[in-house]
Amino acid sequence: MDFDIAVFGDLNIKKLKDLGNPFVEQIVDKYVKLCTPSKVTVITDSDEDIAYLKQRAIDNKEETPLDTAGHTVHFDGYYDQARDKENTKILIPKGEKLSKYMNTADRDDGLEEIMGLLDGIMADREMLISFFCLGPVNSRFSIPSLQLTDSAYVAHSETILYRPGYGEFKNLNGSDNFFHFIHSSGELDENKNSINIDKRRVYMDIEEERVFTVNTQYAGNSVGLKKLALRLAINRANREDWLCEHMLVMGAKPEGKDRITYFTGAFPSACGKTSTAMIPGQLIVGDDIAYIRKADDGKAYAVNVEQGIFGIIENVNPIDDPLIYRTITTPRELIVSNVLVREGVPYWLGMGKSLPADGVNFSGEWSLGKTDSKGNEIIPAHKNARYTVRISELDNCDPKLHDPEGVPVSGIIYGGRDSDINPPILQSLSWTHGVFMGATLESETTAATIGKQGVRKHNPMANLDFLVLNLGTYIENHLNFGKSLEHVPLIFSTNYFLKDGEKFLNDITDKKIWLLWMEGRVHNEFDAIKTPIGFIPLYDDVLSLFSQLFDKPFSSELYVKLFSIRTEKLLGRLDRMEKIFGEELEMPKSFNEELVNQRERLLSTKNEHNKDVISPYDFV
Ligand code: SPV
Ligand code: MN
Repeated sequence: MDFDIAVFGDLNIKKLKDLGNPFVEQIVDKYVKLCTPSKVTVITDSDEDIAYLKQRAIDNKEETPLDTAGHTVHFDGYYDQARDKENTKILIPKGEKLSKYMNTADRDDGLEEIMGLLDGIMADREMLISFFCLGPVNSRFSIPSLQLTDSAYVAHSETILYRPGYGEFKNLNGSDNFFHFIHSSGELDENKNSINIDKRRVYMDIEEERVFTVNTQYAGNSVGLKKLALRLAINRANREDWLCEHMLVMGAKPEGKDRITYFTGAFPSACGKTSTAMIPGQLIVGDDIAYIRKADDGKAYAVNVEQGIFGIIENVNPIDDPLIYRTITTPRELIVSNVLVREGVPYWLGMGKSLPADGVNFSGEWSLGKTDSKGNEIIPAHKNARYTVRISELDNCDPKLHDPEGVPVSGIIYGGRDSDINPPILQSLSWTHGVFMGATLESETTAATIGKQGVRKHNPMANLDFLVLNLGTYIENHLNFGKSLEHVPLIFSTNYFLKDGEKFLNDITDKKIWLLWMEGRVHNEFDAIKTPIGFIPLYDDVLSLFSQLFDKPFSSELYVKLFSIRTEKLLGRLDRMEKIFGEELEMPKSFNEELVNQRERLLSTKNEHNKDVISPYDFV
């Protein structure tokens, strides 16, 4: 391939040629010709190249340094503060159909539209070409990924969130076995924010394992390796019989016992995912995305696809999140986004101190009482404001974060949110029943989400937003994965949000109790009570965990409130699930049987006890 020296310069051409990969060269050539940047810079894994990205983000005014050394702030546009579900589409060939939960577009039409939008979009701008590795380097789990972008913020974020991959591309030995992502922020305003939000598009082309994203900067839309790669990897996992999940990975480490027991966990937003990954005294591997594969020993192993956290900053304060608070307020490489900044200091909602009455935020210059074009008052910092930091910067970082073999998965957690149905912890009766628990996950909307509060949303495996295949196929892959293992992880569900009237029945810190109960179950250290919906803990075990961990009492009245089986409400949920899955194509037979069996167990228990709400003591 002959690259234009005037646009690339000698050194960048050399960096590309050194990879010895014709597919990389073809992709670069194609999009340089289409997007017409005035300059192209190739970023290798060297410190010098990574430092260049950091500086470019500042020079371009996409990031501004803050007072604390290494910290910068980035702002996304006022209307570009979250994932754009409406304009995120899977491109599918004519005649193909996917479940109604998937937003699709005709592939030919979508490609034509996106190529039109990309045409000349980088004129007078620099295209940055970066190489990353999804998963640890030198690992059978991992997928090399190529990112083309005109945003130094996007490329810089990726150097924090993902492992370097230039070396991995060399190791490909010329193969096309990699993902690629093409991003442009499009035309920018004086605050360096995308102007053409009405033409914001995120198009997934599964066939060629590539994603296009234009006219957006918010990382959930623009950072190719995060939620865009997740969709491509779900498709691959399904073809290759492994699992790609929207899951945390963490190590439970009971005091006085010389062992670490690893869990993965899927939680819809606002169901306690990050706080579960960060339970005090335990170890974090990852907080968002996991690849899970079978190893030669017949066990499941997981890696964190990422090496950093793009975490919600709201409510991070010294009382509730001392570890994260300390990490994000001390010198290190860190990007905060969509917070309020005044004189070089960032402020966010729920940080444990009062916020200034003016500064700069996601609306530009801001002062108390400022309204937007629709007359709505603009809050000081966005509720989806975030921090971007490497996990290795956290004191609780697991030593196996970069282990190419991954960590052995002993348990999988599905975390829902409801005020009146599920007990705080349940263990499934089998792998199939556990898959059923994950697939029927519901979460109630909170004040933090747009729309009405308290509405139950169904979100199978917390992965619904990212599925690119029918629910039946996805669930079948889970069922088959379990069958292929010789040592099957236990499956649990959590619900940290059970209420008595308006009052939560559990404290925020109680999740540690449930984690250590799960940990003990893995090692056969606790008995359990079998109920129609799964195994629950014995009163004495919860009592002793509260006493040992928190030196706190635990009454049997509270135990009854937490662990009663609410048959009517559970049957109501089964009706909702039957309707949803009844409309899906090709649901696995064993999944449908699980639904029927669950209903029968609940009905017969209800009849046997002649009441709707059954105390855990009635099952002993
Ligand atoms: C999520 O919403 O699940 C996130 C943040 O992890 S985003 O990058 O927007 O997807
Ligand atoms: Mn996520």
